[in-house]
Amino acid sequence: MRSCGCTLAWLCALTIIAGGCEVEVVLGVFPPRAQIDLGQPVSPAPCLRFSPAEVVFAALPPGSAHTQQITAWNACGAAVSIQALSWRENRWFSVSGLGGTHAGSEGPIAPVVLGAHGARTLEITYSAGEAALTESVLVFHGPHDKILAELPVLANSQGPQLNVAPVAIDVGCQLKGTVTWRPVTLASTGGAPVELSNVRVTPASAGFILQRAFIPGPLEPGADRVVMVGYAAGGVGDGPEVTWDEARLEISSPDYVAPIDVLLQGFTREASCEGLRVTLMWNTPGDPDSKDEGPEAGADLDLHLRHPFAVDWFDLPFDAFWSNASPTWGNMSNAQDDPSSGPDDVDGLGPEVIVIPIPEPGVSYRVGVHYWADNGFGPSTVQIRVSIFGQLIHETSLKQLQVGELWEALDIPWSKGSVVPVTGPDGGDLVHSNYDTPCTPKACPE
Ligand SMILES: [Ca+2]
Ligand SMILES: [Ca+2]
Ligand SMILES: [Ca+2]
Repeated sequence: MRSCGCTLAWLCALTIIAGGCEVEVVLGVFPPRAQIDLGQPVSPAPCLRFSPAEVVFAALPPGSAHTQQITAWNACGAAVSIQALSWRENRWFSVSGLGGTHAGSEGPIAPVVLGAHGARTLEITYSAGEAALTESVLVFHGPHDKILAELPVLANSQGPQLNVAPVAIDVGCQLKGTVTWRPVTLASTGGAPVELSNVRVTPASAGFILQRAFIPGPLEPGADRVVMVGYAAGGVGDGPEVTWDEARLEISSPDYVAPIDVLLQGFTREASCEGLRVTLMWNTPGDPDSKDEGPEAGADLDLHLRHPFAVDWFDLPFDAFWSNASPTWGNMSNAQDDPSSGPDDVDGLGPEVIVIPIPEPGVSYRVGVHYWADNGFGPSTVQIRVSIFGQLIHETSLKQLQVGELWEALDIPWSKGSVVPVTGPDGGDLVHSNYDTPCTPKACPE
C-alpha cells in the first residue's frame, strides 16, 4: 500500500481515500481558524439524567408491588423533549409520570419537555412475579427516535438467574436416517441457586429428542449444565416446499413464572439436501476431439440463473454464472437461499452447474444458456437438467445454438415444483441472436 502523501493533519482530513489510497480526492483547503465558537460546552454525558442513576428493587412476595420515585433532570442549557418510551426485556416494570403508565414494549407519548436544567418526578413500579433476578432498561427517545438516555431497572438482585444459550436451533436440512446433536447450555448466573424442575421437548412428535432424560435439581451460582438436543428426522418432505419440523425445548423452573423456550427447527429429505440444481451439458459436432482440454479446444457455453430482481442477463448480482459465482440473494443473513455456480467449462461438453440449497419460497428463477465462443467449431447442441432435492424433474430436449446466441430456456417457479419452458412472441423458443454482452473478465482481458 502506498502512502497517502498527507503531511498536515487538517489536509489529510480533507482527503477521501478509497482502496488503500489508490484514489485521492482533495476537497479544498480552508484557512486555519484562530478560534471556533461552539456555543455551550458539549458534554459527552447525555443531557437527560436520573437520580438515582439505577433503580433497584428488593425481592417481594409474588403478587405484590412496590413503587420508587426517581428524578429525571436536564443537565443541559437547552430544552429536552421526550417523545417516546421503550422497555427492553420487560415483564414486571412500569413507569408513570410522563402522561399515563407505560409498561409495554415501545410507543410514542405526548411530548414531555424538560426546560434548561429542569426536573420531573417519575415513578417506577415493580410488580413481583417471580423469584428470579429481573433486569430491564427503560429507554427515553427524543425527536427522530434519537435515544436520549437509558435507565437500568432491576429487582431481586441476589435472586437466581438462568441463562440459556442458544435461544434457537435451526438444524436445516437433515438426510433421513441421520441424527444431528446440538448442545444447549443452562448457566446459573444469579446470586442464588436456580431450581430446574424439568427440561423436555414439546411436542414430542416433531423429530427432536433429548439425549437422556432430564433429572431435576438445583444449579448452584456459577455452575452450568449442558443438555444435548437431537434432530432424528421427522416426516420426509416431498417436492420443493420445505416442511419444517418445529418444536420447543422447554426449560421449567419454579423461580420463573413461564418456562424458558429454545426454538427448534429442521426438515428431512430422503435423497439430497440440495434444493435446486441446474445443469448444462453440450455437444459440438464440428469439434473432432470433444475431450481435449484448453482455452480454445472446444466450444464455450455458459449457464446462467437469474433472480427476478435482475432486469437483464449479466445484471449483477442477480444473474448468477461462472463470473458471479456466489452472490448474496434473498435473506442477507442466510446463505441457504444464495446460488453457487461451479467452474466455467471453456472447452466443450460441460457440465456447468448452479445450485441453491434452499430457494426462496414464491420466487421464480429463470435459466439461460449463452453461447460465448465456438472457437471455430460451429453450432452446439445443448441440454439443461433441473433437479429438486435430488430428484430430476425436468430435462429439456436437445436444442441447437449458434455462437453469440442467448437462449432464455426455463422458468423455475419455486414452491410449485415444476419447470415452465419460456416461449418467445411467436410461441417458439426465446433465443436472442448476437446477444450484446457487457464487459466481463472474458470479454475485457486486462
Ligand atoms: Ca475439442
Ligand atoms: Ca463456459
Ligand atoms: Ca441469502
